[in-house]
Amino acid sequence: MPQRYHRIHVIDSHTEGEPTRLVLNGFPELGTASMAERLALLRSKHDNWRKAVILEPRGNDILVGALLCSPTHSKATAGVIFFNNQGYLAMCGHGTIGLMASLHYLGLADVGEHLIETPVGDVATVIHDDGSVSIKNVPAYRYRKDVEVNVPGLGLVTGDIAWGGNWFFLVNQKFTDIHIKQVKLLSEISLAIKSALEVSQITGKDGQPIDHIELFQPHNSADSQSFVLCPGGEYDRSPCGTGTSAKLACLAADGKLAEGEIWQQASVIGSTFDASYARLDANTVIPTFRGRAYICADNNLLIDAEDPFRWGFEA
Ligand code: PYC
Repeated sequence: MPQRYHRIHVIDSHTEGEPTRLVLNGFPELGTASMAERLALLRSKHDNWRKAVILEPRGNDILVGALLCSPTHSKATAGVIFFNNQGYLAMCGHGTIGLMASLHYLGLADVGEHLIETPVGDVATVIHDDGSVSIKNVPAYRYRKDVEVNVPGLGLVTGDIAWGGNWFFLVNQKFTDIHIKQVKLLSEISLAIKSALEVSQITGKDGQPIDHIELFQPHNSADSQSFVLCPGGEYDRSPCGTGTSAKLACLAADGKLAEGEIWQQASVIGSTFDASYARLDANTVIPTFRGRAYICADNNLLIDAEDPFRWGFEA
């Protein structure tokens, strides 16, 4: 291969419909600090590598990237940094399921328990015999209940603000059916809510931006169906692991779901996660969710030094 090509080995998977691109190598060396510090370094010094694998022409707006990192502790199997078309994610549930399925496919993780380090804390994962993966997530909590925001075109919208590894605004109000045929309208509604939160300076704890919007409706077989808008403006095809965690925190806070009880969360395309929680303290839960990822590609991305679009372009 001519020297002007740089090779990046990736495994593409989808978790209940939502894609993950795991980067195995080919990124600049980020050292041995914590995942949060390595994320900060990647963001500040090497962001063009994120763009090269996630943006067009090699990627697309739906993809979530996961950079495989060496762990800081010997008890952990791996570390991971998640990113998307817009920037970086603190944690990603479907992406962690995709990571574990990919490591299993590569022979790097056996069926059983594996600790994974993320920028917001360690998560305990289990690769099950049937190929599904459970993630015991970072602690989740509801920050504020029944927050009202005036949304142009929608009026007063009420929702809860919760942390599930990312910040969510969870809305139970019905605007339109949560259905795959309605994703354009659902995206517009959710984007309008997100903008209104920004304009009204409604944030997560310590002023952190609420970058995920979650709409809910009852479902005929699952406990609930959701539509989740992700930070880059795309919607999650899976039930969203961190979003399901935020939902569990709200259900626990409202006394609507008992500790250990299974909550089945359906996505907008009808795929599901089975989830439950253990109580940590009066306001905090440890969520666990389980789903399945499938490997779609084992691929080498090439970055051609002569390619004017080698670092991607914003669509
Ligand atoms: O599964 O946590 C998740 C997630 C976040 C953004 C897309 N998926």
